[in-house]
Amino acid sequence: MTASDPIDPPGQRDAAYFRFLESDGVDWDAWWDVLRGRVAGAVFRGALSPEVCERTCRNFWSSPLLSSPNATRSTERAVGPLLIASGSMDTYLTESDRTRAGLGEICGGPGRTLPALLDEWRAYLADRGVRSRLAEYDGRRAGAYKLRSRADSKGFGLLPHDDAMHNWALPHLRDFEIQGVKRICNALLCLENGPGGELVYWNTAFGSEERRALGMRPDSYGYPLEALAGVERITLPIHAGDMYIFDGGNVHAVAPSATEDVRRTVALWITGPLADGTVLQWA
Ligand SMILES: O=C(O)CCC(=O)C(=O)O
Repeated sequence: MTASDPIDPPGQRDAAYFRFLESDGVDWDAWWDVLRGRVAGAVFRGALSPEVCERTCRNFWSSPLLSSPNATRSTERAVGPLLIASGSMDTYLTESDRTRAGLGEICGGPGRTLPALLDEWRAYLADRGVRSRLAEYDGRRAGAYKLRSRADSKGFGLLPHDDAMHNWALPHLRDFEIQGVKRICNALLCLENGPGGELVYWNTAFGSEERRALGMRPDSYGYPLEALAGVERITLPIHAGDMYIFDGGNVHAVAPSATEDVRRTVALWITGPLADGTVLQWA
């Protein structure tokens, strides 16, 4: 596949593919199955211990890097680069460099932390002869991951969207090597959540044609619910400590939180394989 032929044909995929593999604890074979397109998603319950989640959240909420990236969502807080909203590769890469060490400090420390899990994953790939690295542009490295706290009890935490079309098609990302990956997978670790805030995942992907037919521009965000009426979907509960990955080309959303004061905080990044097999990661 190429940037001009980015995703599997839209439409429903079969039951062998459209499911989440679920396990207590981390299962790198399942993570690999998602990256290879064998199954839509995987979730590992309790991948981070309660102590590591609590420490990471404390570090996040007291971090001098904490920002309010979204003018229309006053409660949203984040640390790390914004790829889609950055508007330019230079802005994105500068923010990636500025926040890299701080993110490592927020998420690091003793125990099985996010950086430790990423080391395990890289070792798993290396054992299989698979190269993996951060995505690069002009010799500069992408951010590895970012942190975001966002919840909404009145509507979706995140509207139904996909992550493939933006990563593949936005003009300011032209020539960024992520546009060559075969599949775009969202990877997340939940650090805190209350009731609600499930991941909702539909068995469909919209390509450029379908987006145009829905009246959307390349930078439009949020599919109308009417376009998803009758489409099979999975509603996946998300709890603190859960690690999950899914094919970000399929439409997905974050369900409303069940109470008003919920903090739904996640670490997140994107990953996908290039045609030569190298697995890229970026935030
Ligand atoms: O927070 C989640 O569970 C999903 C995140 C997501 O869909 C995104 O960041 O695009």
